[in-house]
Order: sequence, then C-alpha cells, then structure tokens
Amino acid sequence: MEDAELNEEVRERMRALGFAKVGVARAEALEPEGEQLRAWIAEGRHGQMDWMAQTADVRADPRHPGMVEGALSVVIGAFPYARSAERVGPDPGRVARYARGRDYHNVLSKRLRKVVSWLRELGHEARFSVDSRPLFERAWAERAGLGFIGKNCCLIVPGLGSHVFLGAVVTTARLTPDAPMKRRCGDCRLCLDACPTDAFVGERELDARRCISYLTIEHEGPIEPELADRMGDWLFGCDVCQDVCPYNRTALPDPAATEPFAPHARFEGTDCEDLIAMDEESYRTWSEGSPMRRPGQARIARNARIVLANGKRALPLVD
Ligand code: B12
Ligand code: SF4
Ligand code: SF4
Repeated sequence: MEDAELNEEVRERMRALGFAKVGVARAEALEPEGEQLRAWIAEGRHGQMDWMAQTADVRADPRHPGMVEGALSVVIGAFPYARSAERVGPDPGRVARYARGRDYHNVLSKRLRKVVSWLRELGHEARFSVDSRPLFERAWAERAGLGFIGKNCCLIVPGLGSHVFLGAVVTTARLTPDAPMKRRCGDCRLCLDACPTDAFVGERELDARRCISYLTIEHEGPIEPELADRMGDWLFGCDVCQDVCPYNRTALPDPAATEPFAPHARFEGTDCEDLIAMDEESYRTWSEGSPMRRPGQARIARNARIVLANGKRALPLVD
C-alpha cells in the first residue's frame, strides 16, 4: 500500500471505530514532556502509583523495547463519553462521568486491536494502548493535534470538550504527522480555583496525592482527614475541574456515539450502606465490566464512609 493511501486509511479505520477525532504524531523521545514526567515523579506527586515510576523511561519514548522498537508513528484518537447529566449509583455518592457505563479499557481495546491486526497484515509492527500500556497518551494527543492540554491537565478537543477517552496505536509504519494546536485557556483559571482539594500546584501541574480521583481510586489505606473533609460526596473519581471548563459547554455528542458508556442500570438502588456491607466477591459481581472494579470493595467502602460522614456534616456539595 502506498504511503498516502495508508495515511488516509488508518485515519478512516479509526473514525469508523468511533473515534471522533484522529491524529498522527512522529514517534520520538518526548521532550520536554518526558522531563516533566520525571520531575513529577521525583517530587513524589504520583503518590502510591509506583507503576508510573517503574515505567517512566518507556513513557518518555515509545520506541523503547517496552513499547514498539523502531516505531515511526503514533496514531491517536479521542472517543467521546459525555452523556446527559444522568446520575447513577448511590445517592448520596457521586461517580465520575467516565465510570458510569462500561469499562473504556475493554471497549476501546477491542476496537484498536482491529487496527493493530490490519497494520500487522501489511507487515508493520504495531501495539495499542488505552491506558493499558506505558504510553504518555495526553502528550501524544496534543502532539498529534487532537486538541490542547488545558490548565486542568486534561486534553481538550475544541468543539467536543474534554470528556473524551484517548486510545493510541504505536507503529513502525511511516505516517504523515498532523500539526499540534495552540493552547487556548487564555486568562481563564476556573478549574484551578474550583478544585475542592487544591490539587493543582500550577497550571497543568497536578499533585495526584491531593486529587480526589487518585484518592478514591488509586490510594490504598486511610485518607487524611483534611482531604477527606473536602471530598464532598465523590464516591469514585471527580469531575469538578472539567465541569467548570467553558470548553465542556458544548452540545452533547450523538447518544449513539457514546452508547457503550450509557449508565449501568444495575448501579441504581445500591446505596453507600450496601457498598459498606458487601464482601469482596459480591462487590466484584456488582462492579463487573465497570471501571469501578479497579479499587475493590475495601477502598469503595472507605470512600462510602467518607461520603456519609461529609453528608452528616452538611458540607456544601460541589456542583
Ligand atoms: C496517572 C493517571 C491519572 C492520575 C494522575 C493524573 C495526572 N494529571 O497526571 C489520576 C488518578 C489523578 C488521574 C485522574 C484522572 N484521569 Co487519568 N490517567 C493517568 C494516566 C495513567 C497517566 C497520566 C500521566 O502520565 N501523568 C503524569 C503527569 C506528569 O502527566 P500530566 O499531568 O498529564 O502532564 C502533562 C502536563 O501537565 C504538563 N506538565 C507536567 N509537569 C509539568 C511541569 C511544568 C513546569 C509544566 C509547565 C507543565 C507540566 O506536561 C505533561 C505533558 O504535556 C493516563 C493514561 C496514560 N497512559 O497516559 C490517564 C488519563 C490521563 N486519565 C484520564 C482521565 C479521564 C482522568 C480523569 C478525568 C478521571 C476522573 N474523572 O476522575 C481524572 C482527571 C484528573 C486531572 N485533572 O488530570 C484520561 C484523560 C482524557 C483527557 N481528555 O485528558 C487518560 C488519558 C486515560 C485515557 N486513555 O483516556 N489520572
Ligand atoms: S479531578 Fe477533582 S480533585 Fe482532581 S484536580 Fe480535578 S477538581 Fe481537583
Ligand atoms: S477551565 Fe479554563 S483554564 Fe481550566 S482548562 Fe478550561 S479553559 Fe483552561
């Protein structure tokens, strides 16, 4: 297949799989992002996410043997998940929008595997990542011109907003890169000021140890009372710094495009007390196929206790 034809076809295939925006970047060492990542880890801002530190070298260069040796291109797509403000799950107790339906790792991996197989049939090496391999996905999305990284660290696609998942294919195929886009936050700082736990240490700099998303999903063990008090009713993840962003005041995508991420009906009718009372096995059944499975019952029960305690103190809930 001629280069020009391959270029168009890979984008076309990604779009046909539901990626609303697709771009390509040249595979090379990420600088300055690689250095920023190492500095972030050296400051301990990754908290207990040891896997971030262990894989920093691969994340900084997709041509590392841990990703795709000899890679020439990174193809990356943005897959929208924003639905109408349907709430699901316990009340009180809020679940971030990305986690209300099926697990995006499963949904997107299945689709990207098809692109990988096709590239391999053509004789190219290829591997995909949906937050499933050590690839610095936001940095590649920005380089490939999908959008820009806002002060809230999220990849924002103008016209679509930041409620998008990223999925990438790293390949030895030589594809034509797209041009990156300028950052468009201007003087706005709504996200930085709205964060309930003051997790931003600067523009586009997050201390994960203070982020509710990290605390509710990744952090093992007790949560410091100073932070727990500010978690409001977030049971799993947090959307505050995206909800305040003007770029998310866009029309919702066609519900058919985000169908896999429609809220799970089975989450209705379960309250915080139920989650606290569940054993690990029943929690695994309840959270099957959902991103909520990751933290396991003990962490979810810890979060549920915080939500209930915060409700009793009648804290102003963030919304
Ligand atoms: C670790 C991780 C987390 C951690 C840490 C988040 C973070 N900001 O790093 C926690 C658990 C907190 C988290 C939370 C969330 N995450 Co997350 N997460 C990841 C993961 C696995 C790695 C991200 C990473 O590399 N972090 C390292 C730091 C250094 O990266 P960064 O902050 O993005 O750094 C950029 C800039 O901030 C800047 N920078 C960094 N340091 C410095 C220093 C200076 C001086 C300057 C100027 C700039 C600068 O440079 C970097 C590159 O441009 C990716 C998947 C992947 N494999 O990439 C998903 C991913 C980033 N997460 C995702 C999502 C959806 C979320 C949440 C929205 C979920 C939620 N609702 O609860 C929140 C958003 C929180 C936020 N505001 O960032 C999506 C993002 C989609 C998007 N549109 O951006 C990803 C890409 C998964 C996916 N495949 O879709 N996440
Ligand atoms: S996800 Fe929530 S806690 Fe984390 S930085 Fe954004 S607003 Fe702050
Ligand atoms: S809220 Fe404002 S500063 Fe934050 S990401 Fe959106 S546009 Fe940028």
